[in-house]
Amino acid sequence: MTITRGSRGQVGVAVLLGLAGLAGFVPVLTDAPPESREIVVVASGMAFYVDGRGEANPRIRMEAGETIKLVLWNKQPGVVHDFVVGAWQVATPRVRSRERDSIVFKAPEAIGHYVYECSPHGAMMHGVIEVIETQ
Ligand SMILES: [Cu+2]
Repeated sequence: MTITRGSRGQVGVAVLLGLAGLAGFVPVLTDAPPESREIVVVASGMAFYVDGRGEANPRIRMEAGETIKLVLWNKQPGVVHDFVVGAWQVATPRVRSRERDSIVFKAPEAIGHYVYECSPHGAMMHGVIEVIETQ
């Protein structure tokens, strides 16, 4: 299990950084360092929208090794959503309507395509994260 939160974080993250390259998991951090890039994903109408606009369930690009603070903002009345990258074992908590939560993690060094989804509504709410070479 690679999700590390709260006061256990320091030891947990150090272990995870060592294991990340072997296991294919990505480190989950307890705080957002200054260099992290914030991506706000709005859940609305049973779809995800980056910054709350544009196309539904868009391709999201991240640079290899980039530190990301992913904010999930649930703007849909009456429905709970989360944002999960199963291959990385990265997941926000389930976020209630009108609330938001976030998770901080490092994108993997391996470029490629990874599926994101909402775990309760994966059939409708899913898309691709493209990890690209560092620019
Ligand atoms: Cu959902």
